[in-house]
Amino acid sequence: MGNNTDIPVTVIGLGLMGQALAGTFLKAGHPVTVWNRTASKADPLLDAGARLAPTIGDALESGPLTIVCLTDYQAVREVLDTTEPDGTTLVNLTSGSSAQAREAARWAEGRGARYLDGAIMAVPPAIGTDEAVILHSGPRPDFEAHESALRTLGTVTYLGEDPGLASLYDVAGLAMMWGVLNAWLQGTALLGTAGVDAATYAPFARQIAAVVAGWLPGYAEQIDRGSYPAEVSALETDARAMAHLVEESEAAGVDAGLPKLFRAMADRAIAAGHGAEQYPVLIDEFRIPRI
Ligand code: FVH
Repeated sequence: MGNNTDIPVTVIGLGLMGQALAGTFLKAGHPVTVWNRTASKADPLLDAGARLAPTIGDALESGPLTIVCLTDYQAVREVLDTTEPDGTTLVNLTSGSSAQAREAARWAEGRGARYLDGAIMAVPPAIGTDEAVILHSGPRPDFEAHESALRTLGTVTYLGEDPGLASLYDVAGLAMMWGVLNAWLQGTALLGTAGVDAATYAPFARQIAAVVAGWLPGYAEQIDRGSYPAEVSALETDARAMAHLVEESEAAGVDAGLPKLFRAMADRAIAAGHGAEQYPVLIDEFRIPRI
């Protein structure tokens, strides 16, 4: 899809991320209007051809697409609460919870504004490159109307109509990131007690992470079917190995909290009769039944 760089873009919020967003639109040739609580942060962008909106109201009247990127949703409400953004599509790239995103969408609808939520899974220097993963959720027509401009910022994915989806994917992605990193740190600490340095273990850990990542599509099918035949190994086998990890960690003087959590969840699933099933059966230990 050709990128129509004639579309004016407004950027509200010129922190580390906001500056990267506005600068990327400028570099792509869009006319850019900026607004920030501390106006002096706009200076480098004005030198690069951006226009400074004197008020937030003026900023929201500057064009059909307004990117909002502030510290949190509280800041977004403080900035927008006194405005009537009915002439622009608000694309909120501020980090927050799915509940805050849904509330912001309701607020915008009440003001006659079009609202698209978004989550940036990248650091400012990556903005404008394919490495910048940006997720959107909200009304599909509003996404499609601005898709070409939004793709200027990176690799963009539209997730669906529920405005809360982008935030949920964001935290799910963070769960993967911290889960992998903490597991790697567990092994690094364990091997460190035997004199193996982190750089030596890292390539092995990376290979294991890649192998496990390859299992996810098949395991996802089992979860969606609700059926976990033990094609590769039964949960009881995993649980025995988990006990080894706990014992080794404790013997080596390495924190065993994470391994004990692994084992406790597996033991609960085995006690519930799932010991002969495949690992993804543990999904039910994560799904706390809603009362
Ligand atoms: N920076 C990063 O790597 C991460 C990557 C993933 C996504 N996050 C999220 O992006 C949002 C903005 O992050 P940031 O790094 O740009 O944050 P700051 O540099 O601290 O800039 C914050 C801007 O928000 C303005 N602001 C804060 N509170 C208010 C308020 N009450 N009223 C008006 N504006 C407010 C602040 O204005 P000023 O201090 O310059 O006047 C900045 O423009 C964030 O959700 C990250 O989680 C970035």
